[in-house]
Amino acid sequence: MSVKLNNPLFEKLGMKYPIIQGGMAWAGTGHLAGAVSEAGGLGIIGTGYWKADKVREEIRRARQVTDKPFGVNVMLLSRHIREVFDVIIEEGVQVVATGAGDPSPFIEELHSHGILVIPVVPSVGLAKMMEKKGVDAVVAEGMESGGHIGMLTTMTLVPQVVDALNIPVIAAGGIADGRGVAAAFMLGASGVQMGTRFLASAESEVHENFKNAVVKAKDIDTLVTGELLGNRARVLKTKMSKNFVKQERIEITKPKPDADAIEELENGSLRRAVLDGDKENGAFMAGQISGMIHEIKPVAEILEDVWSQAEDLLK
Ligand code: TUI
Repeated sequence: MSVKLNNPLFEKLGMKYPIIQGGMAWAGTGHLAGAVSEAGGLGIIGTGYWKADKVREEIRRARQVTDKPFGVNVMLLSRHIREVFDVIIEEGVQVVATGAGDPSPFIEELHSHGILVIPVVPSVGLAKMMEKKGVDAVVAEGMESGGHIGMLTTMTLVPQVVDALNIPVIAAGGIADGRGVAAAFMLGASGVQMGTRFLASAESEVHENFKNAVVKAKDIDTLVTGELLGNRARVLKTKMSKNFVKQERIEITKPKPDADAIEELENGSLRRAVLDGDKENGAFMAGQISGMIHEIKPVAEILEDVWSQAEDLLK
């Protein structure tokens, strides 16, 4: 028996699996996103704090790998989002995902260009607001995820969002195998998003140190930075991230840094992890499920293995 995708959105996008790749800043390159779409999932380019030219370049790199639809994630804390949306529209991207904020001001414009809009939401309140504004689906992301996170777990967030909405809900956070996918479907989700699993893939372009760190990580090897200073983000435990959390307790009394300093801190430390594998100064954003990832596999194999295990369980 094959489980129906039960999601017209995914059928419209010609996907073989109800699996989306999370739009990871720096790590979600055109090459990775293209590979995920080509293999039957939906790849998402993560633009983080990138400027328009870099986004255009990565969109074109995705097109070298696939003719299938893929998405671009716009990180709404960035100051470059207007120019990034312009590039997305000019380049004819079919799906926009958003993270770290409220995309309301852009939804109508994106829809007028035929672009599907799928915001990532950390709460029922924002999910309901997004449905009202006419988005095509939401990703309900639990705090098991890597990177910028909300307060609720996937187990608690997903069924509450499913109950509150009539549009498709895609579950994210802590999913890296077929058991996670089957569990998400049991909670009422009609698709899943995985980030960390694709970080440790053959097509992922993150530094080898980063992939190895995910493979080596145990269950308790992540921590949350920004708990005190804002912008909570889950990263792998390193000397630097442990120290950062300690430093926050001291700096909470100091004036908040300006936007340039915040961008350099967040964008710079992630860039150092992804491009340089810098264990001293890099922020290795990864989810709690890192502890369950033991090998680097090609994207097509990940999708096939995860979905066939999920199908067996869901029968
Ligand atoms: O966006 C993510 N994950 C990210 S973005 C990113 S780049 C960055 N780096 C360092 C610090 C901050 C960002 C790395 N990882 N996931 C989706 C997500 N969205 N998680 C939480 C949210 C969210 C939070 C608040 C979405 C909406 C929201 O709304 C608040 C509002 O503006 O109303």
